Amino acid sequence: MSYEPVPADKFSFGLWTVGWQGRDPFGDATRAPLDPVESVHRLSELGAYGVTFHDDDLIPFGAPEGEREAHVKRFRQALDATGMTVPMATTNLFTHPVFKDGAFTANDRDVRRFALRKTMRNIDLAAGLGARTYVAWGGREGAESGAAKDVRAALDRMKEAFDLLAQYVTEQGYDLRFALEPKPNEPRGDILLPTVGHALAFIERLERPELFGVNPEVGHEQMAGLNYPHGIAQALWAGKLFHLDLNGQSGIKYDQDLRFGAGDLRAAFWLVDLLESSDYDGPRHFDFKPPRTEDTDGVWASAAGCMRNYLILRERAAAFRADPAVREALRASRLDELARPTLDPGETPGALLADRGAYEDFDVAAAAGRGMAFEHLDQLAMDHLLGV
Ligand code: XLS
Ligand code: MN
Ligand code: MN
Repeated sequence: MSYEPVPADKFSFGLWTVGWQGRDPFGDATRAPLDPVESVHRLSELGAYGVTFHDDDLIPFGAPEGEREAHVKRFRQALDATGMTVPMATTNLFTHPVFKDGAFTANDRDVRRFALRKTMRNIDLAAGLGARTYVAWGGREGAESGAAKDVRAALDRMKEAFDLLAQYVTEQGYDLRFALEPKPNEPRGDILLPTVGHALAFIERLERPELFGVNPEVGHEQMAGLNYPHGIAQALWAGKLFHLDLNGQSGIKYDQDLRFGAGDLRAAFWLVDLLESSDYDGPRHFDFKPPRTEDTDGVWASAAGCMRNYLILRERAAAFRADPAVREALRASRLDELARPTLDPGETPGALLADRGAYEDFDVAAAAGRGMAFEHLDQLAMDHLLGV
């Protein structure tokens, strides 16, 4: 196996990932800025099929109109020269100090209106570049202290913002859907819509819920101690997995954004296993940060590693599923039984009440005594993951 990525694998990268200069709360940049045009070329050479961006990754904040057009033109030329696509775009509503108290939920109304305009402007660009997904990560939508944010009012404002943006996209006739990206904290002490579950529940309160799904990120769920594959599975079950951000994270700590496969390798294995057996056919998007210890060569090594790890895990997951011993173990663990409805077709509550075998004659002790054989099954998975 060569594990060489090809465009059909649908790997995409944010311009801000490989372009991260390594500035963190304690240290200055360790790398020079990267020209988006170079990133498009290098990522294409490495085997990616797409790039994604925040408006400010491509066009510096506040750039005059003429400069803006020049940046877009150069970027378009790089896309045309390489055949790279832009499957997704998003808005930077967190870097500039004007967004220090949020964007769509800032207490200041004029900041909220500015945030909407900034977003609509970039939606026009995204649609023009062929993006089908518009990600919304509300990094500054939150608080550090209790009275500072009336959360119910803030959620009203958040709904107002997304209802307006959905109306705009519909009126413009754009073929674009929104993917909300949850995160529990960082940079705010607490961020609104902290997990996949919160985001899914919020979406159902919107005026056009069909235009909204989620963009779960590995590290963001794991920062909250949650099981990422379980979150993805629920998003799939709800028909709401519109996009996803792949990276690595070692437990409950700051947002590490390691390359995919680093951190919780077992979760990465189960994620790939899930994704590859699902009907999700969207981008495999990497949102990671090459550590600030790396020079430019290290950046590309890190990007290549994301894709290589995905392909290795894809192969290992397929081998796991194809192994006759695994099929037998799945049966022994009664996964086939879980797939079977608990009630017979048309069975009513009355019929269930009439079934003595379900209760009166049910051998509780025997059922309690049955082993589930999960340890054997999991060891088979470990063997496949470790390539034994
Ligand atoms: C930050 C987020 C961010 C979004 C896009 O933690 O992951 O990069 O994906 O704004
Ligand atoms: Mn992300
Ligand atoms: Mn992250």
